[in-house]
Amino acid sequence: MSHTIDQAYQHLKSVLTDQGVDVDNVEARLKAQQIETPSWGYADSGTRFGVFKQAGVPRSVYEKFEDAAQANKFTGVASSVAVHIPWDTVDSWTELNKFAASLGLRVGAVNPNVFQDYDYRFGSFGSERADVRKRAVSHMKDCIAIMNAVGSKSLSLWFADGTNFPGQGDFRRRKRYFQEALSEVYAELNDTQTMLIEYKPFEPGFYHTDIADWGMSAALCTALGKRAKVLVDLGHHLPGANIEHIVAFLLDAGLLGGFHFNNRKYADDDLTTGSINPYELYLIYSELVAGENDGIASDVAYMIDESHTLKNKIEEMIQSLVALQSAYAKALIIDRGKLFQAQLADDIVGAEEVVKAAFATDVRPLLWKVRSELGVPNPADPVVGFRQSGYADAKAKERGIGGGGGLGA
Ligand code: PSV
Ligand code: MN
Repeated sequence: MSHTIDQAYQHLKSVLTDQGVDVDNVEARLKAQQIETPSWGYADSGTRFGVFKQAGVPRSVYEKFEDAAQANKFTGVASSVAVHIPWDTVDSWTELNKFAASLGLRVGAVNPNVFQDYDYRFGSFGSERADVRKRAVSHMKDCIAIMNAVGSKSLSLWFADGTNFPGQGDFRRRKRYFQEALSEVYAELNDTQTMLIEYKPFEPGFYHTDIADWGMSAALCTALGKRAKVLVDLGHHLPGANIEHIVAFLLDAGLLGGFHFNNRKYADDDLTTGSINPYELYLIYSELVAGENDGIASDVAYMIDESHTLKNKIEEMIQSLVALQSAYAKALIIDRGKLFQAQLADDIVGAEEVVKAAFATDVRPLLWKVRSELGVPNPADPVVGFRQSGYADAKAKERGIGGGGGLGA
């Protein structure tokens, strides 16, 4: 088996080398790839109609980290875990940090929750009530204290603020409330910490949302300062949005803070990354690689934001991570010189063929090589590797059904 893959790898390597690709460089970059997984993605979740409990789902934050360690073990690229507060509140952050380190993990972005409590039903930072805005600011300050305790670099913000009917809220007044509250929180961050601001065009507000698109997020970030950046959640775009263009624009403006990977078919964010439109994911990575080559994409937080109802959660996370490894690999082997020449010559077909050729390349042997060198068990097929490990069955027996809290995202 590995002999055949090795042959396929040697063949691919020589084809790519003949095309002028620096395969060593590609492999080094693939080995350095890091994608954060979300604690809430391992917990029980559901739709607005109900939560579907699964056997073996984590009963505590510690068990969420154990599961995240599996996603990392079988892919080699997911060594940090985003936490959501208060869902993931623990007695001792030092203890959790130590536990994470013992699993080869670290605590990543801290996600405040200013959408779940009854007080926030008319908004958080956008609320007309000063006491509610103050409560939301104070929660975010507590989250920054957690960041300091665990050494986290990102405060990752998503707001459910919005309205359902014309007249319900005053757009400009709410915008100013947002600006004030964000500034107060921003002032608490130290020089190494970044505030990431998501946008979302609808849901739960169906008439308007206060941060509806990347432009609004970018405007708020620009007013705050250099350590506030836009978070692009792939699920949060209206049909037809050209996300790769948004990514390129934000990169060029120095405003791209990070990603929440997932896939939207109709709305929001809960399908597996790469499951519906792998070409789009690849085109996004093409912009990121171009940005890396130009030295402007070195500080981007790559995160997954998914929580699955029906699939096994660890398998689903592994599928997403593999899709991200694959998109990055394909983007790294694009013949950029040829593409540039075709663009200069207005050769539309020639340019598109260059882009399509890299996408059509089977990069699995390359990923096999990279994962082998990262020490991943079953480097050819991470999902199969995880299935064969027996972890899911063992945890189903140990943990039973119904332990996991968190209706996350
Ligand atoms: C809700 O849309 C959401 O999925 C946002 O994308 C957040 O990032 C996530 O929930 C966690 O709060
Ligand atoms: Mn998100």
